[in-house]
Amino acid sequence: MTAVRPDIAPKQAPEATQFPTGFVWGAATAAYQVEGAAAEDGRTPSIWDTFSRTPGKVRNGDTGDIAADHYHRYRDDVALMKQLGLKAYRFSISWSRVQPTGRGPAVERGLDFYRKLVDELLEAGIAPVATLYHWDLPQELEDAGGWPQRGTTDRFADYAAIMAGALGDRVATWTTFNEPWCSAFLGYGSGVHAPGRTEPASALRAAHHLNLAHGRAIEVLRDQLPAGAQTSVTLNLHQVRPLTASAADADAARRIEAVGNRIFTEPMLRGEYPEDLLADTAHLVDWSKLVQDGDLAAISRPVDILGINYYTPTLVSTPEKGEAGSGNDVHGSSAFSPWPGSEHVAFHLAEGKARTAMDWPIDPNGLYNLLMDVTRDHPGMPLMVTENGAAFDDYVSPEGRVEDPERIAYLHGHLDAVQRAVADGADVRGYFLWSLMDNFEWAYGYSKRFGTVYVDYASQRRIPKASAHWYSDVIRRHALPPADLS
Ligand code: IFM
Repeated sequence: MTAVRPDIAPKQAPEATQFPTGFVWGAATAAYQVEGAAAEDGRTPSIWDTFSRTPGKVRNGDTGDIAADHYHRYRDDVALMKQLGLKAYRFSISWSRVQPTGRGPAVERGLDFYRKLVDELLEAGIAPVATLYHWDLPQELEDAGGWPQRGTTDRFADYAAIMAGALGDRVATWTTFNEPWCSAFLGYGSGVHAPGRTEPASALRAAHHLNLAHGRAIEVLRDQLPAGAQTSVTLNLHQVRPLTASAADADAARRIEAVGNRIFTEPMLRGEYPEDLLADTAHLVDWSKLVQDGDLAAISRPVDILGINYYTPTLVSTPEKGEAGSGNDVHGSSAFSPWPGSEHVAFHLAEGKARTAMDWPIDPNGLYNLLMDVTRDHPGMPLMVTENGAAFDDYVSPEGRVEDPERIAYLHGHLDAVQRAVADGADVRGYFLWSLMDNFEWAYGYSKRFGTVYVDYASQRRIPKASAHWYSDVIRRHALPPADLS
C-alpha cells in the first residue's frame, strides 16, 4: 500500500458549498397556464378565459383552452418530476373549476382533480405546495365588480375554506395569492392582464381587497389546517433601483417601491399602510373609507413563509423635461400606467447585460439584494424563492434534444445569489424554478417558453431541456456544480 505523504494531498475539486439542510427544491406552474380542460367537469370561465377571447388582448389569439393539457396528463407529469428528482411541486387551483360561480357549494369533480394530483405527488415523494389564487377570478365574480368590490373578499374566504376542507389533510404548505401586484395593477391599472380594466382608483381598491382577502384566508386556513401546516403569500417584490444618484431619481424609486412592494408588505407584515403611499395616492382613493376598522388586524395575521418571485430589477428615473412617464416597463406596453399616483416615473432597461426572450436584463445580484433587503426590513422572516427562471427561444434539434445553455447560466447565477444571501444571513427555505414546463405566458400566449421541460404543443410531447438535467444534478448534489461543468 502506498502511503500518502501528508504534505502532498491528492488533487481534488474544491468542496462545493451545500445548500442548507432541508432546503426545498421545486418547480412551479399555475392552473390557467398549464391545465387546459377549460370547459370540462363543470369548470366555468375565469377572467382569463374571457380576456384571452377578446381580440387583440393575447398574442396570436392564444387561449388556455388546452395549454399543456396537464389536467389529463398530470400522472405523466408527476412521473417526470419524480424522474428529475424534484422534492416539491408548486401548483395553483383554478377557482372556477372547484366553485364555478365563485360562490355556493363546490363541484366534487373539480375537487377530485386536485385530490388526485396531490395523491399522485405524495405517492411520488413530492411535496405539494398549493396556491389558492394565481390570477384567474371566476368571471361571475368579475361581473359582480371583481377585486375592487369588498364583497369579493368574502367569496375568497369561503373558497379558502372549501379548499382547506378538501386538501387540508394532505397539503402541508399553502399560499393565498401569487403576485397580487399583477392582479391589481396589470388587471385594473394598465389593463394588459385580465380583466383588462384601466382604472387607477379601482387598481388601488383591488390591492386593498387582495390584502384583506389574503388575511381572511389565512384566518380560515389556520382554523382548519392541522397544526404543522404552513401558510404563506407570494409577492413579486420589485428590486427597485434609481437610474442616477439624483434626489429626483431617489424619489421615483421611493414611489415605485411604495406602490410596487410596501403596499403589500407593510399591511401584511406590520399591520399598516405606508404614509408616503397614502399621500401619493390620496387624490385617487379615500383610504380612510376604503380601509375599515379591523382590516389591518386581519391583513397582518402572521404567515409562516414569505414567497418571493424574482426575474429582473426595476430601473427608474424621473422623466426628462417634456418626456412622458412609463418607458421600458417590463410589465407590457399600454397607454395606461400600472403605477397609480406615480404615472410620471420613467422605466429603463439596464444596458450591457444579457437579456432573456422577454427582453428582461439578466441580473442575479438583484435577487441577492432583494433577499437581503427583505431580511433587513423583516428580520427573521423565513423566505422561499417561489419563482425564478427565464424564457428563451428554445427549439428541438434534429436529434430531438433541447439545448438551453442560457437558461442553465441564468439558473446557476441566481442559485449562486441565493447561496450568497443565505451565507449573509437570509433565511431562504427553498427554490422553485419557473416553470416546470412551457406554458401559456399570459398576454404573450405560447410565444414565450419559460419551461425547463419543452412542450411540443401539437403532440403535447414533453422533452426535458438540458437545463432540466442540470437542475436535477443540482438537486442530487444539494449544491451547485462547478461552473465549468454547467
Ligand atoms: O408566467 C409568469 C407567472 O405566471 C407569474 N410570474 C411571472 C411568470 C413569468 O412572466
